[in-house]
Amino acid sequence: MAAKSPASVGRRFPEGFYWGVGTSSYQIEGAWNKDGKGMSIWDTFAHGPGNIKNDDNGDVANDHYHRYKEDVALMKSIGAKAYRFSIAWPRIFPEGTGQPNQKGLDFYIRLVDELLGAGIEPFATLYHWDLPQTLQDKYGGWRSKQTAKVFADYAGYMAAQLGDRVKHYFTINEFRSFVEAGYQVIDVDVGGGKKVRLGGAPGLTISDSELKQVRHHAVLGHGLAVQAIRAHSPAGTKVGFAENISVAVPVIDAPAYVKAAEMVTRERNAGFMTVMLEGRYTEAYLAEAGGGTPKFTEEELKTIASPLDFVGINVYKPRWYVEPSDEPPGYREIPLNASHPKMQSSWHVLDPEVMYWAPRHMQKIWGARSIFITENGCGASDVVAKDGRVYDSDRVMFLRACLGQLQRATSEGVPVDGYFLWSAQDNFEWIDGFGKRFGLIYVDFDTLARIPKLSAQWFREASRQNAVV
Ligand code: PNW
Repeated sequence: MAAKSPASVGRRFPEGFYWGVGTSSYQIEGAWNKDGKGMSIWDTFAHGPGNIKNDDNGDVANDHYHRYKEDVALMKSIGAKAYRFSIAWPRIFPEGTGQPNQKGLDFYIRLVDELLGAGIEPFATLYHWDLPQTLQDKYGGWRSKQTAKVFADYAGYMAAQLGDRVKHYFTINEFRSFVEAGYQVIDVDVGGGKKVRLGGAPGLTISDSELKQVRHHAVLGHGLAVQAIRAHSPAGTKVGFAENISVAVPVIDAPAYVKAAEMVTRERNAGFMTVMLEGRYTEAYLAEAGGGTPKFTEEELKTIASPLDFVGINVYKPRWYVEPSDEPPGYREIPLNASHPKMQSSWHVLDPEVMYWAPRHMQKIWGARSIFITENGCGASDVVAKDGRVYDSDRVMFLRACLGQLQRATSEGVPVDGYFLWSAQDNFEWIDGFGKRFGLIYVDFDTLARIPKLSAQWFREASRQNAVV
């Protein structure tokens, strides 16, 4: 295997490109009430009967809290050079604020030391949806500005504690997902006018205008956290967000269509990415019928748009196909056809080209100079074959196609510095429970045995060659 395959010639990524894998705390750690951890809103939500498929929950999950050494060794063996994990806020501050819990902090120090020992660069996400339950009870979670403020306190504390070891932080994962699905429900268009419904903790249904206020508090929390991390970490520490970008794909790769796709992408990410990168809400967003206007100050907008070292985007699927139009607003969104191909998850419309357009839009619309793909991957109906292996051919197809498009972007000068495959291992897939497997490593949820899949073999070789293979 030492020779380079002919396919990789001309299909290489830039020198120093990070080949990473990702997970999040609630989805893999388990140990939900161990060592002084407080309750999170996902503990509460998953314990509620009927909220999760098969009434699964993350009480044990992958038991990563106890098996992190084995998991780090496995990541190393499949060629991961970077690892994006999240910190469970209620492990550190069981009540959200106040006295830190040393035992919770010690877990992340052990994990990071294990990673560094294995030559894997740690990238920490501070919020991947497991809000301390106390903050939900006391303040209504992100309905209150208070939550944004205490999030920044926690972020600053973590940066101070891990600053000697962790150089890259993501503030918040997928604003869109936890706000829209947690405080209302998301209806995702999957073609032919069909929609699938997504929900999550805290499982509320609030008005459209209050939803805008929740979004505002979430991006404010991000901005305050950026400032707190800068204030408490050594020079050279880098920070950004990890957002689930809604990507518009031009029907035709021609200038007018590309321009239209950029306009849609900017407008349709107005409540999150656009305000974080521009420090203002678009006029259309503020004027949106029935949606009300968030209350905000100029000072807050400045905080929200605090300068970042990089942007992180989670890229799974196209959201719209777009063509230009002579009528305002200058573009037309094209409905997805009923027969549009999909991957396994109900929401997962397939078009690998989003992996080209998403980072390219980031560069073109907002001038991004350092981009990470913070998630990309797919669910698949993986099973262990008689010979003990897991043949996830569809995931290999998906990854090769997506990374081919990402390589096309980097070869055109789009500044993508790394890629984190979602996920390192099969894990608790939110309301789908353990029924949807996204891992490079198969997990038997009865025995907790781990088995690298065919796709892990693919990933290891791609990482080794730094190329599409
Ligand atoms: C992300 N969509 O969620 C999350 O960040 C992960 O925790 C999750 O396990 C992973 O992707 C796979 O689902 C998403 O509707 C939820 O497009 C919904 C969508 C995309 C990502």
